[in-house]
Amino acid sequence: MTDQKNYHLQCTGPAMETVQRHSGAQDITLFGSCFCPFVQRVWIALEYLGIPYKYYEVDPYKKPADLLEVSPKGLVPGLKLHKYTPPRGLNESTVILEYFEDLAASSTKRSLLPTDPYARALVRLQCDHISRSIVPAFYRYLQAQEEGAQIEFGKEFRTSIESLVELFERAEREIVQGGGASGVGEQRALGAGLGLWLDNGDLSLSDVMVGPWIFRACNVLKHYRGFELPTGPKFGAWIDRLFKHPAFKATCSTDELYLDSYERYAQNRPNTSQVANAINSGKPLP
Ligand SMILES: N[C@@H](CCC(=O)N[C@@H](CS)C(=O)NCC(=O)O)C(=O)O
Repeated sequence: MTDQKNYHLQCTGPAMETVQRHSGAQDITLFGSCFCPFVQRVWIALEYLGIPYKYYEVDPYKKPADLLEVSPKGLVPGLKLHKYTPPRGLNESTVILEYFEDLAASSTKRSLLPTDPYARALVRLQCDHISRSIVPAFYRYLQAQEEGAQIEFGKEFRTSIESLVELFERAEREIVQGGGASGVGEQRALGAGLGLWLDNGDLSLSDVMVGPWIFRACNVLKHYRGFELPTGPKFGAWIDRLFKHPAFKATCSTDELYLDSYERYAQNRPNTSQVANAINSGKPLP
């Protein structure tokens, strides 16, 4: 085939403007790739938490030596931490998110989590579900070639999103409604850190963890699989708040970049990526 699309190597749209604003040297360099949802996670967190960083675009499929230095499997995201001599590296999006959360606690004082230990645990339950269920279901669905498998994995993906909604509802019920607060101000205080699911909420760790795949469900899965997200006013309002959030928007390229970059997954081309190979062989994601 001659007219196959390939993955992009440069951000477009709002993400490109953000890259331009973050091209100068800083203590932290984020090794990123414009199409990568694992990168987008940590990038949104940097924007939200107000941590200074430099964005550096790499092609993870070419395994450049500077990426391998900070991320042993050659996966993005990777971080280079220049405050150490010699500089140190860090990889794995979920670990990097926790690292940023810890950094912000002693610097910008912003946070993606509630303060109450039980409320924090509920957000982490949401994150656990996203990693174990939503993310692998996304790739199974996108890579499925047979119609029957597409129907089956489309249902699996939808159900895993519905289960996340149940976890959001549980946190709202137990922490906000069960918190005994009468006034709006008190309720808002109880809801702090529980995320954009709440009317007055702000970004949470789980919004950041899942947002990049919800976004790709709306462009990539819609285009290649005809997928439609669940409807309903509360779900729609959550998506609206998420996609309009300044930290989220700042990391988004234009739809075309994602459609082109994910054609390889949608056609399940051989050796598309380590993630795609893991899905095809039924192994855990790298
Ligand atoms: N578990 C890793 C996964 C990261 C990952 O799979 N990144 C992809 C890009 S979206 C990558 O670097 N792929 C390179 C490859 O497959 O060799 C994380 O959460 O950071």
